[in-house]
Amino acid sequence: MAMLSAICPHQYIGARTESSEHAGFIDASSKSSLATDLFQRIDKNYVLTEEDVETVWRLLDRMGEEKIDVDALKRGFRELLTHRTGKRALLLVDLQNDFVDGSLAVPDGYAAVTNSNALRHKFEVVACTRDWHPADHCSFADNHGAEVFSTKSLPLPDGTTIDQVMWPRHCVQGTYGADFHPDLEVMPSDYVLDKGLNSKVDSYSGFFDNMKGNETPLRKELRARGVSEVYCVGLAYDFCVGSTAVDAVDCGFVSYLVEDCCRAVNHDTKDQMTTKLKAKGVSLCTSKQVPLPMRPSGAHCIEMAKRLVSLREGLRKGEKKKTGA
Ligand code: VGL
Ligand code: ZN
Repeated sequence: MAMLSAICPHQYIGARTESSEHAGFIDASSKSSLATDLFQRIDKNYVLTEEDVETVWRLLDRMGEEKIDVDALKRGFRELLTHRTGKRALLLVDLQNDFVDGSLAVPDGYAAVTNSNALRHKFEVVACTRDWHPADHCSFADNHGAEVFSTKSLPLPDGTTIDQVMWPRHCVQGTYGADFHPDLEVMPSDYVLDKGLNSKVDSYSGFFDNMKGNETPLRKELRARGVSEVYCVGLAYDFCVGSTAVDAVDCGFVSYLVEDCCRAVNHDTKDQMTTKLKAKGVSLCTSKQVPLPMRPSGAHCIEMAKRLVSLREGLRKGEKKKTGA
């Protein structure tokens, strides 16, 4: 019980039985003092609003019983702290020759390279993705005799079809076009993920292919490095960077896209992607707004509590759908 008393002051504990392992519960009448106490331990100047108190309560009262089991409190609070104190990763997406000045050059793509380099020092973990296609890849217009940048409905291995953009041949495994741009800073400690290896299905996101049928090792590799938040940069905003930032949310990461470190293929698809990013809860930010690693503040913990609550509510909804309840 020593650990518990370190995070949970005894005055909140009702019906506490001295001898048993089960320490009892905290009821809703203490929610305000509980939340204030917990958060002022992290940041003594942080003042909680009524809404903050409700958020924290909903995070901790998992069953919606208007009381918190003390064990649940211990678990919930630790969850909050570990999420907040998880590492932030910079995801460098597809900063390869073909996208900078090669066959699928993105307008002003070189700026994404230099601006991304300038952001590295703010991160403890860096991962890089490479578009890494076989020569017979389904996204290459010349493999279908199709017009470049047209859209073609292609059959998928699972019997369904998908609308696939017909791209110029790009990032073929082992070619110069598939190499990282020579000016991109890549360190031996960076995790490098190759994607788009399956000739039958394209893969814009670093986490899943476009059918969302197959997951790459990226989520696991980031988790193994203690990462809870990802900052996505690179080429192109409207395809691979945006899709990676969106899927990061589904993988349980807090997801950001750093706008000045990305460039887009075109205006319309950029706007469509922005709508998608906002709907998914990806935060758009600039390089300047990316913080240096620091200790959590009360405000950050409240932000995390909000995200955890909405995540959990999303999961509950999903469960209800599945069971038909
Ligand atoms: C990409 C088109 C085709 C990208 C990859 O990296 O955004 N775009 N393959
Ligand atoms: Zn590609």
